[in-house]
Amino acid sequence: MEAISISRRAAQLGQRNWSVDEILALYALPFMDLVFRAQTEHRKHHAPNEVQLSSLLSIKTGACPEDCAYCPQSSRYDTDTPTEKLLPVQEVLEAARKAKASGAQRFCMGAAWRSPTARQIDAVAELVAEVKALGLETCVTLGMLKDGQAEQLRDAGLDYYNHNLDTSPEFYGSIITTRRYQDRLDTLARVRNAGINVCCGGIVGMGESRRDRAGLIAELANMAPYPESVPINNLVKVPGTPLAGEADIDPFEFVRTIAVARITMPRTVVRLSAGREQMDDSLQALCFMAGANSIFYGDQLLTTANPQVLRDQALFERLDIVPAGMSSAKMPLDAEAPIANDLEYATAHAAH
Ligand code: SAM
Ligand code: DTB
Ligand code: SF4
Repeated sequence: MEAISISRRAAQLGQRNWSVDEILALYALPFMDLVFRAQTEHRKHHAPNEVQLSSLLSIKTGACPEDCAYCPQSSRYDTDTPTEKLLPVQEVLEAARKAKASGAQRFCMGAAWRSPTARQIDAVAELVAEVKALGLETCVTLGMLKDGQAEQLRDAGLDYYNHNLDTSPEFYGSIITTRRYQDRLDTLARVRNAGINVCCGGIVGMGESRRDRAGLIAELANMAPYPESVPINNLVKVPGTPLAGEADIDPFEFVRTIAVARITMPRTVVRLSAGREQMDDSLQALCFMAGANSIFYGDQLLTTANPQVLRDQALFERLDIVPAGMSSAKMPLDAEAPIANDLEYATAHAAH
């Protein structure tokens, strides 16, 4: 019953199915054509100069039994990442208050678990309720969920659950052997069925081929409905992890991936996620041009560095970007005529 209404919702959204070859054809467009098309699509559904801000906190760090080859928190690799138990409520709330004061709209809490126990879910549900009471949107990423756990988190006030597919089904086995792609899809279905917004994306720069990147995007875009939030991470190469020596991906290939995500999932919020610390301002601007409209905001991701808040504020000022929810202009949803929306937006910002 639930599954039927969910795919009906996908149909109502006008969602179509994408083959990997069709997505590869988008990737193969001349760069300027691709970015132009992505920006045009972006303007039909989103305010063109708004970027959503999410802050991230690792509430339980390291000692994870999984073997994700990119991850500094896996117990299998010798990294400098410290191990920490679940943080006390007050410490989490202090970080959430600080995030709110610096302008974040959403607070995301990450735990290095394969799959949380009932007691761990009880503890996180309490955190979710407290963070929500501060007036922030809530998001958690805790690993694989069992039946009933998503509903418990929803009842505590959870808005988003992050669970990434990471890469294509074909490349997945070269990166993670301790859980299957299908396990990830099962957790995503539990989240969707509980009525929580799905945040699901992946990582580029792990040595995958362009076909793998297209395969990841196809998996995401063909979910019915596709995720509300799609984080695109550029691999952060952490010494001690198996992927530490991986070659850098061409930055324009990264921008192409953002553009292809925007075109295939026009209404989603595409997050320019990990890897911004290693990007210069021009590359980030190009990512926004290609349709990215969310970032992680705050000096730290989970265990690695993120650009300083002051640097992000300066970048936004130079680009005339405003944090989502802070603009007086309305989101031009369901727009048929992007140009009219641009005019409406420009008028609302005339004094800017
Ligand atoms: N343990 C949970 C899980 O794997 O679902 C939640 C935390 S996990 C660290 C969340 C996501 O962070 C991963 O799925 C991966 O996409 C991303 N991530 C982890 N290490 C990364 C790295 N070095 N570079 C880029 N993204 C990374
Ligand atoms: C996501 O896609 N990226 C975030 C968040 N979801 C949880 C995590 C990035 C982690 C980068 C490596 C680290 O800081 O440990
Ligand atoms: Fe554990 Fe998540 Fe890191 Fe994988 S990505 S090792 S599941 S914390």
